[in-house]
Amino acid sequence: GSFTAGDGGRLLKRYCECEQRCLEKLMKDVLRPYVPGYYGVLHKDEQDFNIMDDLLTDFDMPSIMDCKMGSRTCLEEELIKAKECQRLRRDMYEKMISVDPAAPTEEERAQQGVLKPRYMRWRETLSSTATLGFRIEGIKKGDGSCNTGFKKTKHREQVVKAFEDFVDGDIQILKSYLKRLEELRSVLEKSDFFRTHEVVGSSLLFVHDASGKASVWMIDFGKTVPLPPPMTLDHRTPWVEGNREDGYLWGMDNLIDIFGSMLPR
Ligand code: 4IP
Ligand code: MN
Repeated sequence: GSFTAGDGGRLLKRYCECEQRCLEKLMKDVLRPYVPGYYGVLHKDEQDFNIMDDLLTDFDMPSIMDCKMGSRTCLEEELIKAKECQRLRRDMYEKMISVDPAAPTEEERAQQGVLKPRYMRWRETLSSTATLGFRIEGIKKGDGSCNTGFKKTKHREQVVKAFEDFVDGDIQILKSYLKRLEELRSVLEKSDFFRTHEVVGSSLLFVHDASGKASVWMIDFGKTVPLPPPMTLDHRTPWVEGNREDGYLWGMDNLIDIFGSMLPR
């Protein structure tokens, strides 16, 4: 994997310059309480790592959920690159047929490969990314059970089921998550960092444990890139090629609406 355990509540993540730049800026933004603390780069065994807070240290046998945010998972610059080089991805073709053998087109079958944007778009429409602006990537529960089988979790009712299972029907945990999500949304709406970046492939990390502690953080900034000034995004306007909108806040609105609807009235 891309992680190593660090010391004293920190972890080492495989170095990524884009992520480093974001975390450095985030340390000075209003979003700071909603991202892992960042402590610079470590060189070790001929490899580089970003040092950041291990968000799990204050929890006892935590339950963890990763939701990838936004209505799109490919950066615009990746789409442009892909158009130029048209590189066929055998690995993505294999991943595609392992989920749905009928998914590739005649042509893709013949070449045993797919283009990255096509694969990413297929994943987006198979899951809830395209229709809800987020998708569940994985859930690991406090009892040790792990589930990454959410590739076809698309409809609202399926998402609600997965969330219910994740919180084991605990209303207090649900309420804590909802409160944290609402706070985060209002801070996102004020953040200079957020306004001036295309945020793609970033996740919300949900963590709770049996003590009733529950929180949410933004993680994974490997595909979060600055916009050319004075361009800004509202993160809700639907994406059309060139406008660079990512649907992050639209996904947040849907997430908050779903969590809210799960509380007894
Ligand atoms: C993966 O597809 C994820 O979308 C990765 O995003 C993406 O990495 C991979 O692209 C792609 O193959 P599956 O989740 O279906 O396996 P993330 O890193 O956010 O999980 P990128 O490079 O786009 O960040 P490749 O090109 O790295 O394989
Ligand atoms: Mn991720």
